Amino acid sequence: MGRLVIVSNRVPDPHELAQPAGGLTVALADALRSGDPCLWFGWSGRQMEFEGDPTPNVETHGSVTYATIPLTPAQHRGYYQNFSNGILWPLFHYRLGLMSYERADWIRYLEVNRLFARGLASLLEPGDTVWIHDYHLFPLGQELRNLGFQGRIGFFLHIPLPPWSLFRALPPAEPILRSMQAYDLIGLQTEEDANNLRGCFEAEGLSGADRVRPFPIGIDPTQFGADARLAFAGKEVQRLRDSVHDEPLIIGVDRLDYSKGLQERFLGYERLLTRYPEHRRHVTYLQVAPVSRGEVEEYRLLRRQLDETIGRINGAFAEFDWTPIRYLTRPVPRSVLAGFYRLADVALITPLRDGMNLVAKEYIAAQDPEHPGALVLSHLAGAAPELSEALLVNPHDADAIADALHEALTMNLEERKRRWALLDNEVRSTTAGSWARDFLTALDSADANVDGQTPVS
Ligand code: ADQ
Repeated sequence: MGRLVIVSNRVPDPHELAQPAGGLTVALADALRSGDPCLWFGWSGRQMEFEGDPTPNVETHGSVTYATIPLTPAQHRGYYQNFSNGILWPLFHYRLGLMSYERADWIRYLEVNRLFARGLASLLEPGDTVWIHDYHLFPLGQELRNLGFQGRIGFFLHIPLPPWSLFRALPPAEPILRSMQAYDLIGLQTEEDANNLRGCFEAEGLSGADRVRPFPIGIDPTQFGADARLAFAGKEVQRLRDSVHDEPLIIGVDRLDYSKGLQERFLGYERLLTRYPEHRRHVTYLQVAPVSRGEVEEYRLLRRQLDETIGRINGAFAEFDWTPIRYLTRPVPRSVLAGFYRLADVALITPLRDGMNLVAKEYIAAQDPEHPGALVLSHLAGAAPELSEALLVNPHDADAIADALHEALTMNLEERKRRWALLDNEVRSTTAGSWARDFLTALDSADANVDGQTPVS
């Protein structure tokens, strides 16, 4: 069998692979521990002016070879900031009103996908299996076919995929869906997302619905559990524990992104303090939300809004010896977070939409089986169908969040253990490793699909 070739927008810095932030990198880093030879291709993270095609920078670390190319500032803006993060991200998270479309950005997006295809084609060998990740690279498979690559190509989408009634609002909906015909297998996070994509294909009169399948992504729960036990004995957890004085701790960990429902979550917590005053001066809510995509206007506005909301809530409820919300916008190493999860009595994870949400699974894996905490989870997260023993809430309903938090904070040990055992079983049944293996096995046995060399336009 040939090599596995992974393609994603960003390729992690091999020196920082031990501490990746962001769901895609975390899942693939866990999956890659198998040790089979692999090439990982993508953007280097650098912006620079260049003429013609840049030569990929190639570095090998262990069994993985990393090949990266830079982008020009104009390509970065049009392809990454505007089309991927300003158009596809909001639309695919059902936020049509936040989408701001310009045809010039679509043209840049295609240009960069072609640049990726040419850069990668120079490194491909016959028999390689190519696995392309995420919404930045929908047309890449088609572009590789146009350059004559005949091997297997699979695609996995890490974010949700909306139904046709929303998808069709994207001006290049048709060429994007048509380009996806080049894939031998298309993986999505949930059955709902898979059905939505099949519906889009059908609406456009395209075939390929039988190549669409759900592959819910997971974590490495054994490793994460070990990390949590280790971190629990560390000085950061000790400091956090001392600071809450044996009172209950709620934790939330998310990239600072409007899809994560942070504003609604803070209002839900405020409602808890209003409607259940017995928790005042006792409970502490720690929200870790490292800034992401700070160069996109929508994210700057969100940050300002959250600062105001937290300031208002803390101003209204704080006592001289108690702060209701602690808020960190700088990254915390994942190894330390694991210990914080183990310490926390409740995890509050309420995205308005999420492809999966790995933090929910990490929280479960980090628990002490004899004293597990409770998980409050949005029913709109991709993880919700698997984690049905969590306290599922509608993230738009502040009263529902308050009720679920109260239930979690007052749940007896027996009920926490019962729910946790079922949740842990789910988290262990689909891991990052089994997700990657299942996808690649299905890709290997999919019917080859090397026809249709039509340019995307
Ligand atoms: P994300 O939107 O990045 O991922 P998520 O699934 O929660 O969301 O993954 C975040 C990862 O980054 C977790 O492993 C978490 O531990 C880590 N992380 C978060 N905050 C951190 C911090 N402060 N410091 C260090 N690490 C931190 C996208 C999709 C998700 C999908 C994943 C994987 O949006 O829906 O679950 O890809 O497919």
